[in-house]
Amino acid sequence: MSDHEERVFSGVQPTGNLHLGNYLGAIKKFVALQERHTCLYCVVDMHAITEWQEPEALRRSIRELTAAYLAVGIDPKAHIIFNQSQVSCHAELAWIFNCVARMGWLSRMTQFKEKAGKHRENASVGLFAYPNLMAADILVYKATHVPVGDDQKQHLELARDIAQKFNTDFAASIAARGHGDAFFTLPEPLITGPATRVMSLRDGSRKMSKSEESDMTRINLADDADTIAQKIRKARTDPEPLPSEPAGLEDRPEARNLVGIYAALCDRTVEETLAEHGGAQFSAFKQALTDLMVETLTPIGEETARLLTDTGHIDAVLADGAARARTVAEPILRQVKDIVGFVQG
Ligand code: AQP
Repeated sequence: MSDHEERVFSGVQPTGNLHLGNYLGAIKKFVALQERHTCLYCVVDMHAITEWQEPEALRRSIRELTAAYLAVGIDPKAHIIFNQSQVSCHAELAWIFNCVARMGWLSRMTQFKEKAGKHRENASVGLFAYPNLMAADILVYKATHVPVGDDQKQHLELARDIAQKFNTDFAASIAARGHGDAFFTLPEPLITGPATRVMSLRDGSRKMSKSEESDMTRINLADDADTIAQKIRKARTDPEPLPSEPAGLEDRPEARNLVGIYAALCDRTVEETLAEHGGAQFSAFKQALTDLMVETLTPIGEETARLLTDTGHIDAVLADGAARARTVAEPILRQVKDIVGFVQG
């Protein structure tokens, strides 16, 4: 990897219940991007512990997510798959960013407000500082593109603000060390397509989420065909048939969600999907959606389960990925420390 190429970085938390939102919003795009970019895909275990995780469950989830990355078709030889905690550069740069980012910026993060709820005083410091670590994840590789779901947009904007402020705070030192007028380029979020925010199957105003109590609100990548069929059959809809144009989905959040999911699963636009299914009753459309979902997701679930029978192989993929990630991150972190004024051996 050279220092100036386009580079993709993204991560998913190993917190169990990998779901259709994670797949369509992020992981499916990871696969497509590897055709034309150099990619680093991270299992962000340090983010996971911003909320308490049972240690054995965390270990299992790290391996499950790694197996899912492999099962969807990410090539661990051409690209880098690793877990965050094995590359300490993330934590080191995050500390420097803790000293660059402002309390006020972090206080405005909606994800912190939602997760901390009314009990802010009891939230971990890590949950508050989470976006600084996310900025470090991206910038420690000087990644240029970050595929994420729509819920991560605000964190990406913060990562750009941190990069910008670092460039400004240390402008003289950056120039004196021959890096020109900016050390970090601002990373571009990649938030595109018809399913950037997959909603709950039971409430079109809520995001599909791992932590939602009812399993009927989401499709897990590990669900079997019968479970998928049952969840789609019971998904909330309205009594009207499908419209033939996107404008007809306004004020119909559940219908819009199912059409978006269908379109994203078969790489079509919402317009194309409605051109084909406009006028259909939900009973027929749900059957088509179930068939498509089963066809797409069950091979991934089965391959993930197969890979998990050999945890030695999974751990070796992570160790190899971490070693290669360090070779990219360490020189960049060294330059950052030099810019900041740390004395290094
Ligand atoms: N519903 C969603 N639609 C589209 N994309 C989504 N992502 C998450 N939910 C949706 C995207 O998946 C990637 C990894 O997510 P994560 O595990 O790092 O974070 P998360 O947002 O905490 O996942 P959950 O399910 O929403 O967890 P909880 O319930 O804990 O809040 C990211 O790119 C994210 O945008």
